[in-house]
Amino acid sequence: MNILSHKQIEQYHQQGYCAPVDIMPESDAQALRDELERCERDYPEHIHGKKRNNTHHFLKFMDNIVFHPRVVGAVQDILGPDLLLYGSVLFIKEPESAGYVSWHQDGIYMGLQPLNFITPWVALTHSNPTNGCMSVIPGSHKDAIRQHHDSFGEDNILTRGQKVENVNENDAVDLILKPGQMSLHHPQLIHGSKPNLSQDRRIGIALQAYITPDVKQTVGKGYALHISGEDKFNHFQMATRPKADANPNDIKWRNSVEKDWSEILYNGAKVTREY
Ligand SMILES: O=C(O)CCC(=O)C(=O)O
Repeated sequence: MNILSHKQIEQYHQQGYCAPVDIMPESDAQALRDELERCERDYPEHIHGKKRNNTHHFLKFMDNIVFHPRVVGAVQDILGPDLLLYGSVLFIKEPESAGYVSWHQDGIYMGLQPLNFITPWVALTHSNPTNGCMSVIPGSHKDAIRQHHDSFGEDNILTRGQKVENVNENDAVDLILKPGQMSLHHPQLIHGSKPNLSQDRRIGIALQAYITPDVKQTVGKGYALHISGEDKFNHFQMATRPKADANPNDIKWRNSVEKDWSEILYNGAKVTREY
């Protein structure tokens, strides 16, 4: 697709991330934010602070982002033409809120093998050190998956507060994005984020993750959405795309995906919280 320059592809391979990538004008990102906030008002039982995963199964604007040609094209530039989407997460930090994300590697908790996947994180607002942008440890993807311990921190946005110890924060790089830009990160990249100290929301959409079809779900049931190219493996139960917002069948599907995701994400955990 050639959305990414050679330099950006090189950055991804060498550093484990690539940012910023221009996806859409700021005005389009603002329109998507307006649409997200309308959906939060219209479907409060299906989208709220504790329920922000996999909304692409029942919301049209999320489906549009998932299939956005520049998002998909950028991922294809690295992973090739055959792609499925495993899931999505709305990472929203409310104004002046304590929520943070501990240092972690995504590859530890999704039960996906091999780790042939990439997570685009699309900013609908500015994302900077003041409002708790994502920070990464460049090059950390070249190490194996590190030992994580579950911290279950009250303000930790991750389900079980997965945490890598002994991260040298002096090495961290902040991924500063404008609305309409995205970052891409590797499943072994150590990353995290601090609280939002600003007076506005910080909204990012993690498309978590685009996978190649050879990837398998090794814990529990696997669901995915066909994005592009061929799937010769049929490892996943396939979702259909929403034709309208909040169709009851799509909500039912999303809820069953959530139930199975919860079993995957909490696999072996000592504590679970509302999901
Ligand atoms: O949004 C954040 O602050 C963290 C996001 C994250 O951990 C991820 O997208 O994998």
